[in-house]
Amino acid sequence: MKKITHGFSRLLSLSFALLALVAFGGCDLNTKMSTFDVKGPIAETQLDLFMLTVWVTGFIFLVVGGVYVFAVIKFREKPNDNSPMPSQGHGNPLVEIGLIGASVLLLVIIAVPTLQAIWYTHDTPLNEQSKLGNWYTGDELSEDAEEEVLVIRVIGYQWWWEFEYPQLGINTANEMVIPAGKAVHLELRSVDVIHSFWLPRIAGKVDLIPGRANAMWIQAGDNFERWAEKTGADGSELALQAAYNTYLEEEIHDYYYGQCAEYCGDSHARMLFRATVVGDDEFAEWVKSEAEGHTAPEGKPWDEWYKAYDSNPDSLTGDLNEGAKVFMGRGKCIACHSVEGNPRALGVAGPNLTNVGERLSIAAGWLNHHDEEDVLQADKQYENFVKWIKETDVVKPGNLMWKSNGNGIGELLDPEDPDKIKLLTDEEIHYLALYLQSLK
Ligand code: HEC
Ligand SMILES: [Cu+2]
Repeated sequence: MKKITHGFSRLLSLSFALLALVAFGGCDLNTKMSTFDVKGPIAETQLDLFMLTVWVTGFIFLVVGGVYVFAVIKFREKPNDNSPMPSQGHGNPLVEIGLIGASVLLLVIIAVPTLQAIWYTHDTPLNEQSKLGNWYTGDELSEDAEEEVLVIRVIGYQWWWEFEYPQLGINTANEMVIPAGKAVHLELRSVDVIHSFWLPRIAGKVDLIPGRANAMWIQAGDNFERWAEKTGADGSELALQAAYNTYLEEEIHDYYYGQCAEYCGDSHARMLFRATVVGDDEFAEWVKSEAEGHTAPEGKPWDEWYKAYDSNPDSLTGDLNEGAKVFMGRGKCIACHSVEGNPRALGVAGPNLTNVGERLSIAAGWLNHHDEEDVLQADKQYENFVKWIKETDVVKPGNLMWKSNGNGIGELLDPEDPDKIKLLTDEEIHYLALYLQSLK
């Protein structure tokens, strides 16, 4: 009997070890959402704090576990052991006070850096490099904005993200663009339920709470001083600056993945977002293109286009015009979506679609159309647009683009009568997808 239990427990521990091996063998610490492969001061501070806690608690585990194992082995019952029961003590002031002292010491070792990190990550630093006036190369800023860091208002919706840049007068969704090496202040709000902003390699997490504005700051990559201090590089000012720029370009400019980190309903798991980190000039170009928005197909001014559309829509021909006509008309897309430049596309219930054709993902980061090098794949993008318009509810269950009764996008003249449901046809969806692709 004894032998059997012994064999069984051996088997059990062996299989646990194997299972752990298999489980952790799958861990890749350098994924797109790794909190171990950090880029920037906040995520770094958070990682340092985490590692300190791991070391301290690991130490406690080893000491307590060691004493336990020692006691179990040393004082186990041996065969033919007739020694009397050891004397039963009750409390030992020295041991007790010592343990309390040791615990307090360990807690202080964790608490001091924790408080420092909380203060550090709480207040957005206003350093010279981060002031908009000192790096933003785009159009004129207001005088106030010149002295501030870039502000992005992040607004959570079920199940997507709005990113508003109040100082620059632009608005986008699901893919934010930020400058490398600069502090950025985030104002976090929600229109419905609680969400949480988490961009693992750069910073996180802070909740977005309805009726309240939370704040945090993020920064992709170090600023010049921190970088110089860390690398200990020296040389002429010019050479250093060049080396710093190379560091930003090679290590920081990238496409980062984020995720809502607070359960918020049906499609919470599909509420992702992305951040593209770029250089100053590229950022200014991006802002300009967002602010300009789009003309009607073939570069036609919108008032001319709408005149034709209102009087004789058939005069507007070609793939993009067909797509635009569905977008403004039967698809009712403009009821919920805005496109900068288009005077009638002013909807606010859904993501702003200015330059949606440039984004590498849609449906809040859930449908991707880029390759390993983060280069846009046009055919995949087309497929994703078609899939999204055709079956938004399959892609993201419960999402608010889905019309009543699960009947899809189109005109619901009478949901009870199948003859009167005029869903968008495959042809209309094809043109819509082409039109969306042209928004860039
Ligand atoms: C009732 C409002 C509503 C209507 C009408 C609507 N949408 Fe949407 N749309 C949304 C919402 C809400 C989302 C965000 C869904 C999500 O990710 O959870 C969305 C997302 C999208 C996206 C993905 C954007 C991104 O960056 O992730 C595209 C593209 C889109 N809609 C296109 C269209 C087109 C084309 C039409 C017209 C056929 C249309 N929408 C009609 C509300 C609407
Ligand atoms: Cu969520």
